[in-house]
Amino acid sequence: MSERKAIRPYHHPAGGWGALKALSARLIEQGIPVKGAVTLGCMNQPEGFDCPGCAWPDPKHTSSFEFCENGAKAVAWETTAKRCTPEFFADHTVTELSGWTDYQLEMVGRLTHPMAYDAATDRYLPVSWSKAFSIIGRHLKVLPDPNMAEFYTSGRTSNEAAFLYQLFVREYGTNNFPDCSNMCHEATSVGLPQSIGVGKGTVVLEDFDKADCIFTFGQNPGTNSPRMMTNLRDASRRGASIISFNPFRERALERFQAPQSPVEMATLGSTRISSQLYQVRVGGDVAVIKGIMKVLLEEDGTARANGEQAILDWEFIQAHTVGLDALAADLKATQWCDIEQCSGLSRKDIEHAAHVYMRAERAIIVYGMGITQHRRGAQNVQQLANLALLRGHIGREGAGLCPVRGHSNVQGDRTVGITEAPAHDFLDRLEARFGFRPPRAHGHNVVTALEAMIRGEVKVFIAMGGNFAAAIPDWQLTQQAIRNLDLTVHVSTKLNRSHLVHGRDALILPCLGRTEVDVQSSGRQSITVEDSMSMVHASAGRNQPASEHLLSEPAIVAGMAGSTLGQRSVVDWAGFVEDYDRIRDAIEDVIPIFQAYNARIRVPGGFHLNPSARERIWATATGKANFLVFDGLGEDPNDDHPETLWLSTIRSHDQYNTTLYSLSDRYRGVYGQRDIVFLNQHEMEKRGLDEGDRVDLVTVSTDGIERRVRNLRVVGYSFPNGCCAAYYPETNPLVPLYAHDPISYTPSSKGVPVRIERPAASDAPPAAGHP
Ligand SMILES: Nc1nc2c(c(=O)[nH]1)N[C@H]1C(S)=C(S)[C@@H](COP(=O)(O)OP(=O)(O)OC[C@H]3O[C@@H](n4cnc5c(=O)[nH]c(N)nc54)[C@H](O)[C@@H]3O)O[C@H]1N2
Ligand SMILES: Nc1nc2c(c(=O)[nH]1)N[C@H]1C(S)=C(S)[C@@H](COP(=O)(O)OP(=O)(O)OC[C@H]3O[C@@H](n4cnc5c(=O)[nH]c(N)nc54)[C@H](O)[C@@H]3O)O[C@H]1N2
Ligand SMILES: [Mo]
Repeated sequence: MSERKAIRPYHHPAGGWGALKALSARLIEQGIPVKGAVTLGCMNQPEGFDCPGCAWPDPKHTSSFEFCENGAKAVAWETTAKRCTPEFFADHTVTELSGWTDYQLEMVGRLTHPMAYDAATDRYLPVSWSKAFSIIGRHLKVLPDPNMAEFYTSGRTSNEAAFLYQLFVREYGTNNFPDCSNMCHEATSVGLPQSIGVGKGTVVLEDFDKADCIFTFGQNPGTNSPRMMTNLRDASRRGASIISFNPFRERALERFQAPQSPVEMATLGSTRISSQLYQVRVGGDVAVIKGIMKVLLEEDGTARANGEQAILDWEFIQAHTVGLDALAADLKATQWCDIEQCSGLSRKDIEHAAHVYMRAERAIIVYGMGITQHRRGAQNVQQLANLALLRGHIGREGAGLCPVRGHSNVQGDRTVGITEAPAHDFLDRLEARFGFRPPRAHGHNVVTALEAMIRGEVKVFIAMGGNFAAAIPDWQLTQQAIRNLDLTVHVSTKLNRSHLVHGRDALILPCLGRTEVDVQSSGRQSITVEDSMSMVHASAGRNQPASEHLLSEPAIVAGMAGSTLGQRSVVDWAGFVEDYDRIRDAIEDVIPIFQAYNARIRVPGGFHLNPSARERIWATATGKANFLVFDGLGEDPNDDHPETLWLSTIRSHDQYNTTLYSLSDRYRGVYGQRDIVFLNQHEMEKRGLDEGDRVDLVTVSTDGIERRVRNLRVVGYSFPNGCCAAYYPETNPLVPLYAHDPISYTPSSKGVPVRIERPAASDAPPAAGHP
């Protein structure tokens, strides 16, 4: 599939006919025009499967066909007719495959057999499941310390598989749980509890029907959570104000044509989404938020002095919060000139946004990776919480904080125990239920796991899904560290880069996907997931498995546990795999919020794990919601240099994280290419660059190591001064491992200081890992 290279501005609204056309091309490409369409009919239905795309909730999972182009692409990608078989592996050495692009690797199709790396032939060879499990057991049993193994999870894993996984790993003896969320919404999971006592959002879908204002920061719903567009569209049509802050004028934040609306489709009509879209500088959000809060405080002072109605919700502030004085002092000391310089926006714009916010009775604050993936991401999140608290927008209908999670079950995995820093009461209940003593010492997250690998302290890496080697920062250092491991294991559905960046021994274990029937000895099984708004519901696939040799993720965990722990295990692994109801009963025993788990998931739509902050119960150290101060305005502190540009590494419309569906990015008008850097005219002129020139990006590193991605094509674009953008994962080599949030350890993928250099020679090789 190669679209011709072009840069051609996209003037249509997001969604609509463009989305339908793009989807049918993807279905045909996967060889499944009919099966794909039938499968899609079962998605997000009461008896069907949960969309494996994003974590945006569905209206009670009871709706009729909810169309979403990118959810449909995720399904097409899983239900593809293509297969990655032992014959394929026999035909290609790992060295040869390493030269393939990420796009070519995943296009081979679904994995069909367990495979083990054979160094003598440099190939993956078929291996039986029992042999594969015994290899894992052998490696894990000889480690002198269980903390020498790392157990990664990617957020597509179900609650059932994730619970068994953490049970196995904790019985084995470690809390080393690097998780995809460490690179994603960890800033939310760690930052929000300090503010409001819970690391999750506080809104439900119905709140979107009641809000009269919605602020979005650093989130691209038209691409990454397209079902959210229905909610934004409805809000806009009701007259709610939508104010967006994004360095890009993302098409879907401007206009949207709803594929569900026969009228809009037939008349080629569309709906305006954002009433204002402000092109904030990369890393400039905290300046914006502080500016808005500064206006609120000043106008509140004036209003009250004049005997008018207060702007702040004083009743709420007095009853429910602490720390406003310190916040007010910080805002007072923050100068408008600094706010303007840092945000790239004028005082007038920020005042306008503040006035919209002030007038709203009910406001929702939505945010994504543009907020979390900074060196002070957790503190960014806390400033958004401050903004909500000032007007009492938490625990009120139609109002609240809405972090938009990524993977479809990334939130659920955390809820059932995938964390390197487990709470004591969780471990106590695990011990009481199962009768072994789980380790208490905190384990590794993604960053600390990689640091330990680089130091040579890790021997075994096991991944429950995902594409770790491509998703992580600083490839030069980190991929080399992975290659030095004794064993790497990947439970996967498709071939990817992580299978090629492997340890001395390496296994690929193919599993069932979410669209497929999972039959165990007690019959057909369903699994459960939790969406971004804490709704838990069941999901059951209907398609025949891609191969008869696939196992379910719970069965694979049980297999690993059996061969590693053997007789010493106190867990009935086989019993859990026979009937997933038993896993859910165990989850309920250990995590009380899941009471009546099995009964409640049988109700259409599932149930809500109500976050305490929604009830204005604050599980913080102070027992109140805390206003927290962000010192200064720099989200990504570094040795600033006049030449430095702040690089944001972003997703295209046609990728799912490390999976590329095509090389195009339709809404941004980019076709057939990904080796580009978006730069504005001013920054181009400053450097004597023209559209189409080839440049290298070089990180302004503080550790003396050169980090360079070569030969990117300059694309002139409407973008703020002082920053640029390029695609993830190709630019991951530029993100230094040390450049992470010290609180949440989130890598600063949206704030990398870089400089631009002309390539040394015209024949420089293309960017690393690039198609
Ligand atoms: N189709 C599809 N769906 C997905 C995914 C996918 O790759 N493809 N990934 C899933 C996952 S795991 C996640 S976490 C989510 C990610 O979804 P998003 O949170 O939307 O992630 P990104 O696309 O990386 O970046 C979001 C937006 O932030 C803007 N941005 C960049 N830097 C800044 C900044 O400093 N400030 C502000 N205000 N904005 C900034 C970018 O222009 C972009 O519009 O989506 C999930 N859903
Ligand atoms: N520079 C930069 N780096 C980033 C980001 C960024 O914005 N910029 N974003 C970060 C974010 S938000 C995230 S979440 C991570 C994503 O990191 P990961 O979650 O590790 O990566 P994915 O690309 O989502 O993983 C794709 C692979 O998952 C496997 N898979 C798919 N479905 C299933 C399934 O049902 N079961 C199993 N077992 N495997 C399955 C397939 O083999 C596929 O190749 O990347 C992070 N890295
Ligand atoms: Mo994510």
